[in-house]
Amino acid sequence: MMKPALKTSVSLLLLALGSGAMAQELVVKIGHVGPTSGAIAHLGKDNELGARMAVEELNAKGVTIGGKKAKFELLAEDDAGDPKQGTAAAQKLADAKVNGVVGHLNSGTSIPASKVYSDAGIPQISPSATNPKFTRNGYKTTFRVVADDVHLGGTLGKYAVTTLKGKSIAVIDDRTAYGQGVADEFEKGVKAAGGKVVGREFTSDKATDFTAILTSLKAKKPDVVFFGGMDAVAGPMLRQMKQLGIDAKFMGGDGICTGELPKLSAGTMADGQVVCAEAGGVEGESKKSLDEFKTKFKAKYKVDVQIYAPYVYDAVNVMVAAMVKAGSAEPAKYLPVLAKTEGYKGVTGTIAFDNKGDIKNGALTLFTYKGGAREQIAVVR
Ligand code: ABU
Repeated sequence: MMKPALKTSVSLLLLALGSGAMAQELVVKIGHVGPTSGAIAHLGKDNELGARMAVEELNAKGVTIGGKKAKFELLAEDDAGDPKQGTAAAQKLADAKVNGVVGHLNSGTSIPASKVYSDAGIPQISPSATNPKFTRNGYKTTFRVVADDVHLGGTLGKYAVTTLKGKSIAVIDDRTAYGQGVADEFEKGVKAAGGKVVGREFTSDKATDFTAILTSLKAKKPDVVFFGGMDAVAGPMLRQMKQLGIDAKFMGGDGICTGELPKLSAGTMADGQVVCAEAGGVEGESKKSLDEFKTKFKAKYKVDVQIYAPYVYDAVNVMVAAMVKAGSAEPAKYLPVLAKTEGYKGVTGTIAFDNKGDIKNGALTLFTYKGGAREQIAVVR
């Protein structure tokens, strides 16, 4: 039997050791924001799972930052793809003093939110917002790990003319920051390649009936229709094109280039009819890591990657790599290190940022759909 005095000393020692160990743990809060409700909730959830996977793996692996064992916590917010809700979510995360934010998914939410994070000094990496304005406000806290719409729309415009041999090209957009922006860049790309835009119409990101605009465009006999917007609108638009007998190629940016598009079009897309592009991509040997990520994701969450989950996963990891290198998770300390990221090998390729916070040498992957599944055409830079 231990004597009472000795027992007290041992307890005090254990308590001291325990509190010492506690003091050595560093809680790192990572915010994530995307539309996990509404018409593109499937894409918001895809992004959020990418963040969850990164955080769970980091905690399982054990990461030391400045000599302390880091415990990562994910603070996930839903902005429903709405600019006002996006700003409110950003303020909530700033008030919670998160160490960094990965998101938002949409350009229309990421752009206004970037001011909130800049004012709070919190680094933000978007894994999917492609409007060029996102990184052009001069905020030092703003980064993105995908190519922008100048690259995306311009490349698709050129492809419509030079590869698809489109002679009369129609353009529709959903009037969001993303949709209108990518459609404008597509139109510029078509014109620069010597092509002709025969009609331009617009809808909204909540519309379900496109009869009026499609009927107006049908009269102009388009051989290519480009849609700047998301898959939730593109799917029903494809269905209605078929009902109206518009037998044209259908193109779009990354917003339509998802695993869900065949389902959303209710199987009405013909093989090879749709051409779209993801604002990233890897080729050759590097593709192995991306494929492994997708297999691991499916095994863990029982769903396929829609589009940007791997980019979210990389964004969390590149942020944490900067914290480790800086020896601190304090935004002011690791932000300059994050900005200087060079040669970070992620599952989506090599990440380095330019002086605006954009990915250097970003790739695009062109896809079509065959038998209801996405099929890669090419990776272009
Ligand atoms: N890049 C497509 C979806 C997100 C956005 O930019 O709004």
